[in-house]
Amino acid sequence: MKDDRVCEIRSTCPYCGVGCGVCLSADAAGGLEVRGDPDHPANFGKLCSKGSALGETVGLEGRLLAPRVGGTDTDWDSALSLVASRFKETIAQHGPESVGFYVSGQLLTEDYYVANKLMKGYIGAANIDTNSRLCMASTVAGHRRAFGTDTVPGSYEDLEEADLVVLVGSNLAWCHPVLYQRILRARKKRPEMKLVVIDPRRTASCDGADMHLALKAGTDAALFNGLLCAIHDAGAVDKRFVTHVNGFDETLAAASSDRDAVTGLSDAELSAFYDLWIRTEKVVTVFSQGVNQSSSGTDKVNAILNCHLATGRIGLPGMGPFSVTGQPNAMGGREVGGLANMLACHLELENADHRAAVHEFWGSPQIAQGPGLKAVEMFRAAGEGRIKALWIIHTNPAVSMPDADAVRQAIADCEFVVVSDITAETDTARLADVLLPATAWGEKEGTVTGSDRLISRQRAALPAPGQARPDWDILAEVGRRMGWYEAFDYASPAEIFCEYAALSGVAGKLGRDFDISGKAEMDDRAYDAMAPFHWPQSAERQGGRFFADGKFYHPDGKARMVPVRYRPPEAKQAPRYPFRFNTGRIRDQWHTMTRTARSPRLAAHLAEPFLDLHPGDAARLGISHADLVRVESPEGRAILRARLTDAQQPGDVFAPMHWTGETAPCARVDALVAAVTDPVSGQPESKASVVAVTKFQAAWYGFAVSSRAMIPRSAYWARARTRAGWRAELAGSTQPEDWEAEARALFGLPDAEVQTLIDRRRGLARIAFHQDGQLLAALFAGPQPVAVKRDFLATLPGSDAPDALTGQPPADRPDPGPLVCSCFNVGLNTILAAIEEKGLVSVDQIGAALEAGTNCGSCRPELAAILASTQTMEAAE
Ligand SMILES: Nc1nc2c(c(=O)[nH]1)N[C@H]1C(S)=C(S)[C@@H](COP(=O)(O)OP(=O)(O)OC[C@H]3O[C@@H](n4cnc5c(=O)[nH]c(N)nc54)[C@H](O)[C@@H]3O)O[C@H]1N2
Ligand SMILES: Nc1nc2c(c(=O)[nH]1)N[C@H]1C(S)=C(S)[C@@H](COP(=O)(O)OP(=O)(O)OC[C@H]3O[C@@H](n4cnc5c(=O)[nH]c(N)nc54)[C@H](O)[C@@H]3O)O[C@H]1N2
Ligand code: SF4
Ligand SMILES: [Mo]
Repeated sequence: MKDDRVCEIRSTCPYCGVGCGVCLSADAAGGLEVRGDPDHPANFGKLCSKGSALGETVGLEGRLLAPRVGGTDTDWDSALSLVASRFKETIAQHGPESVGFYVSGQLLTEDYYVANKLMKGYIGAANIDTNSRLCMASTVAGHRRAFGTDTVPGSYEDLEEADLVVLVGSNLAWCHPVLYQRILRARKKRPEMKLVVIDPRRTASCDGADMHLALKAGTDAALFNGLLCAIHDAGAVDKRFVTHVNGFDETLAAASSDRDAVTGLSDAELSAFYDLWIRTEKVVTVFSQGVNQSSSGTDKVNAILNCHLATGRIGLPGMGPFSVTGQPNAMGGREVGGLANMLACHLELENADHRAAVHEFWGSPQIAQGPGLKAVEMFRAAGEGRIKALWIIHTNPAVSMPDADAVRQAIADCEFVVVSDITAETDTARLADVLLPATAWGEKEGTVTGSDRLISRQRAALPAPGQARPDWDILAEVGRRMGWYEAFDYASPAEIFCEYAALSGVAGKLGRDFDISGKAEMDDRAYDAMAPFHWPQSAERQGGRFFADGKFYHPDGKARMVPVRYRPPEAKQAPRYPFRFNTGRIRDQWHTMTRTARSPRLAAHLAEPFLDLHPGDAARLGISHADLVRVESPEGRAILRARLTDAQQPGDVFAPMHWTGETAPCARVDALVAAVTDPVSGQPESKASVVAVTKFQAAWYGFAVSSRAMIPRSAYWARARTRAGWRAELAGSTQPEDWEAEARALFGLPDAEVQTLIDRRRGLARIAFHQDGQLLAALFAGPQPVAVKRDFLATLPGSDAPDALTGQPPADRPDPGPLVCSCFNVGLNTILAAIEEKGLVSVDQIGAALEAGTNCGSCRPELAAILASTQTMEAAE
């Protein structure tokens, strides 16, 4: 049913690259109602759990509201004069290569355009790189090698029109939930449509799949080389299309010599997959970080593209390789030239004509002559004193970069560090010399490009708080103060966008595909009203797919198949570090959690960092479910909660990337990740480090709830928001002498009325603090992980709760159990009870009974898994 309420302000979700449209309405109290835009072509009204919870994340608690220099609030004039003069002096003394910008795929296109222009055209070096280096760089490099341009050929409809969708290294169900749901809905209408998942671990995306190939980590190139050979053996090569492609013979030869490479899959699995792929003309191969974040990432990408080029299955309805982008503007950043080795508008930094064209268009004093430092190199250079002034914008590298402790040190050691953020306290912001407050999503105006080349507006619904200013405006002001007044004299994002669109016209004339010159003549009103559109958008061409016509962007107009060979991950497993360390995302958190962790319902899904490992490995190591484990790599260490699951292969472990110094300081997983990169793309291998796992011998474990933020000091802690305040998991290496004093310090409650149940001999402590008959906080501790009803206890602060110390809900108040559906707040126990009592057998029936899974649908794979587990239990009875 279509939602026909009026859409007050149309904008785009600030999280993943699906780029869902949202309708915003602000209330007088600063609140924001957010719902899916029924007319937006990415989502047609749907939102996932993160998008649905956006309203809970826009409050001003923890916001950076004024510029800060050396930790003290100041005014813009002083802060910006300092930034401009320090950059100018550094360049004057040490040359343009001595400064760097590290930016983000979450910047809007207009912000990105200004940052790129300032660095490449005015400072005159190319030391601007972005967190997209950690994300999309291998795809960019693979696309450019194959197509001569970094272009996604197809569109989202292809995922619905396909007869086979293959997800390679993509947990689409959790990371691009609205797209995953689009696939599942299409499959419901056409049950013959098939879904295959290729991932070393069994993920939520497998719950709806026909086939899961749990390949050995890192062997994707071998798998797709095998597919290319099978395509050839089956006579399925498209001979006509291959006339538009160079390199077929060499590529096939390379693939054939990989025939014996070990993927860990059985011959039966391989031939079932190869047969299905070959016999299904309409196939879309979706790939993401399991492919990109690898020391052979670019080769993995080309191994996939080779198969689509050989069969001509590209750029036609329901067919093609499809790299899904991570961040909301990862694609826009690639278009606008945010990477250290690109120019704007798909123009190439290595190409003298392209450089000259941009130089002339900008009328700039200079233009960067070659590629700058890529992310990993840039932070190394900062640590070694080669980069002396660094501006970090909209990203949290002290958490998200590989070898994160070394990166944290490099930022601390760098002479002058500026950080533009919206959050006052992040691991990176804490290291800044100058902190600049940016306006956040919901307060700013600009454009983003989603995974399928759809350019869409973000619009403001809330006023800028405090002194916050848009990122483009801060950058332009620094450009002006550095002496380039006219070049950066922008009055609005519309002006920037039009300049960018005009530059793309120049690129179009040079034969590049990124041409949106049709949008170059817009006034502010037209820009305000701009509806989502697919690029290109020029006099010659509007939207549509790429490459089915055999026209590519190498100088000879042909595509290239690239000979690749399988290479194992760089870090080698050895007796000292026997486990392969895989990292990634969970459903309800976004990256370093600065926004999603503010939402109680998102925090409730998985409230603590964890390490998934196979039960067999755990048994060998004497590790039980819910134990804490110490995880150690050559780079660093972490303490995580063990979850035993056969979704992991023996020898592989998985941890989420999200937790930080602010939320769980001993769970910063990038401290363990080796700074190994792909030789072509420079993208780090974030999914295949090596680690040792041992049990963490805690003297005590605790669980705490509080209406106010806690100040934990224990060896291990992880905290999360709840509707009633906060919850925290704790563990310590030595028993506190005085439990009550420990609890008072934890909660910052020196004088509150206390209730205790302490058994020193057995090491048990239960302590609650009340005021005026209301529970303020409670701590439950013991020598083992404490067995209390956490989800129930988390609701108690602020209520009278006289029996809190029992740790259990009263008989008349059932415990809903761990949260499954964030939209309707439905817990596991409620679902299990309904399945049992009402005899439910399908996800839709659960929805009809409890509403769970009926709004955003992000939890539908988990509901299916819960049903499957109850059905297996019945079968075993
Ligand atoms: N909920 C949520 N959604 C997000 C984000 C978020 O933070 N939270 N971030 C967004 C961003 S920026 C990005 S880049 C995307 C990422 O989206 P995805 O790439 O889907 O997410 P990841 O969890 O990083 O990794 C995907 C899968 O790769 C698998 N993998 C690891 N090694 C290999 C391998 O060698 N081969 C194969 N085939 N698979 C392997 C992992 O087991 C994992 O399940 O998500 C976007 N969406
Ligand atoms: N081990 C491991 N590491 C990984 C990955 C992995 O899979 N495994 N994935 C990698 C990938 S794909 C990515 S994309 C990165 C993401 O990693 P990051 O980019 O470091 O993570 P975010 O938390 O998105 O950081 C965004 C920052 O911008 C701030 N911010 C929010 N809105 C605004 C705004 O409007 N303006 C400004 N100036 N600031 C704002 C936030 O407060 C936050 O501090 O992590 C990478 N790191
Ligand atoms: S799928 Fe979810 S996170 Fe991604 S854009 Fe849509 S609502 Fe936002
Ligand atoms: Mo990403």
